[in-house]
Amino acid sequence: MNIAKKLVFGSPAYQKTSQKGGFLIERGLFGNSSPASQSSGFWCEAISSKINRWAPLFIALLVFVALLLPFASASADSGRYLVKSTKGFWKNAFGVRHAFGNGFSTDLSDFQVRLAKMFGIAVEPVTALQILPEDTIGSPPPSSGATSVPEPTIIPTETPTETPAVKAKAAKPGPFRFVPSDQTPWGLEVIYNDPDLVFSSGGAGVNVAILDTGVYSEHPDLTRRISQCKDFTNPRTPVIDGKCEDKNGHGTHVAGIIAADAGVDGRGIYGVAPRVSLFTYKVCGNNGLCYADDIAAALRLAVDQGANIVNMSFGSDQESNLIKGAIDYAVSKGVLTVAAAGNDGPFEDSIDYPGASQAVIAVGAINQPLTVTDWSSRGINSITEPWIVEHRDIEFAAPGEYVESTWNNGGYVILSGTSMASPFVAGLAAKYWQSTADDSMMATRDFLHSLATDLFPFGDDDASGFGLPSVK
Ligand SMILES: [Ca+2]
Ligand SMILES: [Ca+2]
Ligand SMILES: [Ca+2]
Repeated sequence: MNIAKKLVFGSPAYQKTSQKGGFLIERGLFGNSSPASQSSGFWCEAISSKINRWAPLFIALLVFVALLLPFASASADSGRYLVKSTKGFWKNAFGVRHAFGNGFSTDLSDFQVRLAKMFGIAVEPVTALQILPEDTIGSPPPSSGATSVPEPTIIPTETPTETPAVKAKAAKPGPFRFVPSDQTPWGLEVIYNDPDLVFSSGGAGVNVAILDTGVYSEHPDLTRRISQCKDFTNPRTPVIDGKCEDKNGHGTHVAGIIAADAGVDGRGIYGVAPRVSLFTYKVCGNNGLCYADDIAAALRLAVDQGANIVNMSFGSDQESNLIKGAIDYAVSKGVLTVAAAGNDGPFEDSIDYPGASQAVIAVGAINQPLTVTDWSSRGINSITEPWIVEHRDIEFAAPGEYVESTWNNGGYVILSGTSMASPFVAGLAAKYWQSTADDSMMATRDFLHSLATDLFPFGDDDASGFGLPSVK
């Protein structure tokens, strides 16, 4: 998580915002006299009472500015914080990104953090989470160690095999498009329990929210599936509707595993539930970092917009109270949440949040021989009640190594990670969504348990929980 911290506090975009916040402080303290109070007969009284009220703050602020300005200007540190105050004054001073029950999130400089603390306002850093492709599998080791982003394996474009004579006879050679190396990759065959699978089906009428790096909405295999697209990562605007451009590729890959429908021409790749409607909410930046306040706001909005299932292919060692609150909200509205277990295995209790939460289905990664990978995070199933899902238990394992899916150039890549395993289970939940049950969420979760095949070692183990769920 070192990379995360470095990027959170060193990003130029956030410095910019915090400077704006600094300007707002001044306006808040010195620019609040409204024209009405100035024109009234009590002008002097109003101003003097204002001065009386603000004088101690004003002096203290001057002292602080004098003391801290050299440090503040020398410091490049700024980051995302939760300000634990619901007072309008602090909201005006710092600017509100997302409002929550106990406060609001915003970007603050070190100086602003010290200022808030001086006035007795509790301020805590917002947890940063990371998307979970596994970067040591399926890609060459980084040459300089400077990057941890995996090199995607681009599947080569289809080379025309027809002879010129045959080609000339073709009525109309459709527009250029990439094609996958396999329309029904090994993971899909495993989930469908059918090595001869030629297409997938299901998911009609089910809304699946994907909280990720966005999506390439022009991908021919995804474009008909996307019903909502929102961006929660813009440093200046908390939510932008109709925008979710995926400059990373991760979100497009995850979307394909759940929902790819092979396109109008039927030549593309298939996902698990190719008739679902997707809410693609961009909560992770192009560098793969995702702030907990953006995730919490997106999850709450997805619930309000009618999502049935939410996939979260990201994680952190730390539990975020903001995300926990949003998960509780999802549970209260009957929304099923699914998340990647993490790529920190094979150590016991290496599971990441939010998957580690009891309410969230945590999914580990298996390879083609149906063995859990070393790097897939482990839970504590062996020391909790067997076949009962508890805090920090792994719930399922699903295909997560060498997974072929859609990419943000309109093509396909092969990636590994628990990021890829989670959407297989989210897709299967969509295919088997128990819409007529009293509690659709619990009925679907129970049904997935009933579909699971136990994996080695015998029983509810730390690596795979109930095992591999698949079409029976
Ligand atoms: Ca869990
Ligand atoms: Ca258990
Ligand atoms: Ca087992």
